[in-house]
Amino acid sequence: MGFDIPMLLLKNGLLHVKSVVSREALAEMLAAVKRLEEKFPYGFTHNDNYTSAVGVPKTESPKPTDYTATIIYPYVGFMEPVLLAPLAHPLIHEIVESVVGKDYYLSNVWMQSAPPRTGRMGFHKDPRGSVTFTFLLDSLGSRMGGTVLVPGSHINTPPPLFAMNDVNAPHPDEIEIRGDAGDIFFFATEAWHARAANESSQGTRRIFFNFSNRSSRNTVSWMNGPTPEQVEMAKAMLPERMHRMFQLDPELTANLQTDVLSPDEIRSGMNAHYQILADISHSRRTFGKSSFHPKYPGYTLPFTTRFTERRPFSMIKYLGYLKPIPLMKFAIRDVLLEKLRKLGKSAILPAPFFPFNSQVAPKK
Ligand SMILES: O=C(O)CCC(=O)C(=O)O
Repeated sequence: MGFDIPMLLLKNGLLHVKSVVSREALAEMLAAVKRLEEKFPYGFTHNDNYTSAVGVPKTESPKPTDYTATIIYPYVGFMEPVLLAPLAHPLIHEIVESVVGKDYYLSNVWMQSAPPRTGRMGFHKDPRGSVTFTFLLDSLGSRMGGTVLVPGSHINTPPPLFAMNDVNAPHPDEIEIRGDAGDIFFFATEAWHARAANESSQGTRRIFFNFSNRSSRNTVSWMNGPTPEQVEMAKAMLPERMHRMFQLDPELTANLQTDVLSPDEIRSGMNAHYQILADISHSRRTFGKSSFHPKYPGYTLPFTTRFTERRPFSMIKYLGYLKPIPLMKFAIRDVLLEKLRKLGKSAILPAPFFPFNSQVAPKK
């Protein structure tokens, strides 16, 4: 692997890269955003950025009871290909490859607009085996609806649900993303992150790009959204060597998984972010070890990134983060879920909190 994870990203799980597009490209992107906002002022229905559910245009602004209080435009880079302009920057691909290995998917690209006076989004982790960057369409200061993140929390930490009494409250060690329109921030999807409230009087907009290694998912979140023509238009925005990130290859994913993991290990890797025992067993297996696939050179292992390679798993450190009340609450739930699964009653199980790793068969 030619390029190492940049030091700050490795250490903090966060990296600010300034001005990844030209002034002209930013102006074109903002014009495209304006077109979308005029056509779909309330965005689209939305349940989770990591499932392949298709959103339909909303007819009213988000309510506090909605899944998110922000306005979401799913697979936005396919509706307006000019919004993929940041991907043309070669440094982006070197950084993505340094984290998830070669041959990754563009697993999702969505726009999120935080209207004025929107509350916080709770702390969570996003899918394992992936990395995200967020592109600022508006300059962001403090409490303007930007991402917040606890530096270093991508290593040796349980999911926030088990480690915080209130995932919606600010964390004493969190830092807030601030920057200029046109800047991007890479973040480790396994870092504890959330969204700050937008206390300003203007809406703030960001585009998220998530890249997954092929061993963790056999599909992409946008697979049921854009038409084949829209996918071709998106590809045409980028050099040919980048087109592979739009290509599904479920058989390769199956081989990358079953060649190295048992069905139980695959399940614990998928469930790791909402089941504590699964998280511990997955972390023990992966931390401090090479994250490269033994049979497929350059590919990383399922549900793994290169962040964990140089850091051994510390059970003491991990357990030290756990909070008794959330732990008990969710541990009881996990035991019940496991019992139901063994009884073959998984159909009646509630959806997990973050069902992002659902392995959905691609459209024929
Ligand atoms: O809005 C943010 O900054 C965080 C978004 C995020 O992590 C998510 O949608 O999963």
